[in-house]
Amino acid sequence: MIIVGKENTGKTSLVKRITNQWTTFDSLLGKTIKQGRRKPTDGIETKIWNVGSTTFHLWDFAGQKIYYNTHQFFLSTDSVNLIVFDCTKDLKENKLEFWINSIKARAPNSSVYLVGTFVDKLSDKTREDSLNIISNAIEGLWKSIAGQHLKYTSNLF
Ligand SMILES: Nc1nc2c(ncn2[C@@H]2O[C@H](COP(=O)(O)OP(=O)(O)OP(=O)(O)O)[C@@H](O)[C@H]2O)c(=O)[nH]1
Ligand SMILES: [Mg+2]
Repeated sequence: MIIVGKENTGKTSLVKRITNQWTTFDSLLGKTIKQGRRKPTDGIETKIWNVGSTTFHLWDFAGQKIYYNTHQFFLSTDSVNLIVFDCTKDLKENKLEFWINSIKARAPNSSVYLVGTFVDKLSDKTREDSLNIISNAIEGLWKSIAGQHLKYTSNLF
């Protein structure tokens, strides 16, 4: 499972959550993010996630631009791809188009899941509307750049 997306979108946090490696230190780091204190991934971090008898190999990529060219070599048709994006920022800022295009080019028939983070930062009153707007924008973007090669299914929850 390949986990990509712009820096600071919460890829490593997602991996820590799903592998039960989330610590108090990680929570504290999240609270200090406004002061710019955090721990960016350096290159790539790999983790194992066992679900019943299935073993997932999670490859958590650094989101900093300097690594973008090397990431392309790891994209493969045999992988499941997660593109992580920050729901409080627009799709352009999240560089979603770049990631969809990269996967389309290197792994045209692989599955792609888009995972929105920072949903807790959306206002309670408008959260549902915001998520619907994001979902529609993603569908539009997907259709315009992925064309016939990738199928889109909305699964908002
Ligand atoms: N409020 C909030 N904070 C989050 C969320 N996801 C991650 N964070 C915080 O955002 C910061 C960045 O998270 P990371 O998981 O390191 O982000 P990343 O995408 O791995 O960043 P790079 O490794 O640089 O690409 C951390 O301080 C997290 O605690 C979220 O859904 N909500
Ligand atoms: Mg990271």
